[in-house]
Parts: sequence; C-alpha cells; structure tokens
Amino acid sequence: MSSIWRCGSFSLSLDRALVMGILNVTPDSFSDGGTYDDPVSALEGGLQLAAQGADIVDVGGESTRPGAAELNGADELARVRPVVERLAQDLSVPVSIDTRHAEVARACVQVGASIVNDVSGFRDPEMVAVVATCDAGVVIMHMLGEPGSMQDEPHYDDVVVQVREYLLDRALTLERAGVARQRIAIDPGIGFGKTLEHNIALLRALPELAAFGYPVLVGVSRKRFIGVLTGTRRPDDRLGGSLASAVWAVEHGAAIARVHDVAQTVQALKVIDALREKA
Ligand code: PMM
Repeated sequence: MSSIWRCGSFSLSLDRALVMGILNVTPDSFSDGGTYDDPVSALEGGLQLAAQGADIVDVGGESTRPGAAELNGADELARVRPVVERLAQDLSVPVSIDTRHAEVARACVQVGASIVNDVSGFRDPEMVAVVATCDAGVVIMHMLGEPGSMQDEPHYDDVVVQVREYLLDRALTLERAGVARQRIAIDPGIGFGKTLEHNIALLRALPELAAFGYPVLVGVSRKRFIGVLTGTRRPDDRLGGSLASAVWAVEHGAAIARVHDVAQTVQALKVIDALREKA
C-alpha cells in the first residue's frame, strides 16, 4: 500500500521522495540570508522554486543558524505572512511555515500554510495546541538546546538513541493531542546541536528512524558538516556535497529532502528513482 503525508487539503504521495524548497525570508540565514529580504523578491523566489520542481515551498522568517538570536514573533510574522499568503494562493504545491512561534504558525495556517515545520520539535505547548486545532502537516525536528548555544560542545551518550527517542516521544505527544499520525513527519535536525560525528551517525541511522513509519525529512543542503568534510568555506560552493548527502538520505529511507538547490536535487532524485529497483 502506498503511503501518504496529509497536509491540509493536500495528500502527498510518498511513492517517490519529495523535494522541499527553502525560501528564507531573512536578512541573516547562513546560506541565502538577504536574497529574499523583501516580499516581492520572496514571492518570485517561491514561484521559481515551484517551477524548478519543488513539491513543497518552506518559508522561514527567523534565522536558526548557530549563534543566532531569537526573533520576536511579531517581527517574524510581519516578514512571513504576506509571502505565505500570496504563495498559498499562487502555487499548486503546499506552502510550509518554518517557525517555532505559535502566533506565527497560527496566523500562517490561517492564510494558507499547509505544513508547520518546527525546528524546536513542538516543545512549546502552544505550538501543540495550534496544530491540534488545524489539519496542517507537521515536521517535528530534533534540536539540542537553542540556536544561540546549540553548537557549544554538544554532548550525547548515544546520539542515535537519544534523537530517536525524542522524536518518537514528541510524535506520540502530538498524536495524543489529536494530530493524526498521517500528518506527522520527523527530522533528526542535521547541524542543530550536533558535531560532525553526530551528523554522520544520524545520517547512517536513517533506516532506524524510517522504521517508525513516519515520513523522515532531512535537511543537509549546504550545511557546515559538508564544508568541514570537503574544505568548502562558502555555503553556495557546497552543491556537490549537498547532492551526495540528499541522495544518501533518500537511499537510506528519507521521504523528504529540504534543499536550496531544487532543480539540481530534483534531477538527481529522478535518476536515482529510475535506477532503483521497484518493489
Ligand atoms: N534546517 C534549517 C532550518 N529549518 N527545518 C527542518 N525541518 N530541517 C532542517 O534541517 C532545517 C530546518 C537551517 O538551514 P537553512 O538556514 O538553510 O534553512
């Protein structure tokens, strides 16, 4: 039986891996900060991601790069709401809101967002309440601590076990609050309070995460671990490593790849899909 991810009025088939295109409406994200800093260029950017083949467009208004200060919800909302609203009207694919603030999530769902992507894993009971009272898809991501301090010597006794247990616990909490299982995706949070070794261990353990039955989303695009492995300082010089790790993730059970380079990732995954032996 083929599986689906229910996101508002969308039922996304997971027969092939989905590509979530990243639209950071921020002045300071690590890779594309400043590119889509005004609503007009943000809209154009979102339309372009969809035209390149994105199955989902993920809009974020708060940079969560290591060391970033927390943005208040009102400023974040002012950045993202007009963009989410217009994109939800103009696109035939779902729009996702990347936020950890309940007021932002609530307002964006009201203007058409079909997915709530929370890098803090719905720790805030208000965030749980928002998704319990709508039908949006949810992405539960694991992050150790807060963006401001998460890369200060992160420590785990066993990173795979701890991330796995955290995600399962959060997913069950959402289900108990009334979020249907078919709406939930989980994400190990590559780079969020993790060393190079932690990231590699989690990418190797994707089959164990996928075994829970929730679709697994992985965000590796242009991230620092690729820079460390390959000696590339500038994030936009990391296309090769981004494609290699997205393909790795999908081949090891990820259902959704969150990426900056949509056209190139779509092409890579089409080839992988054609080569894979169908069950
Ligand atoms: N990474 C970033 C932001 N949001 N959301 C999910 N679910 N998973 C991620 O890995 C993730 C995220 C940071 O990267 P960016 O600045 O390129 O968006």
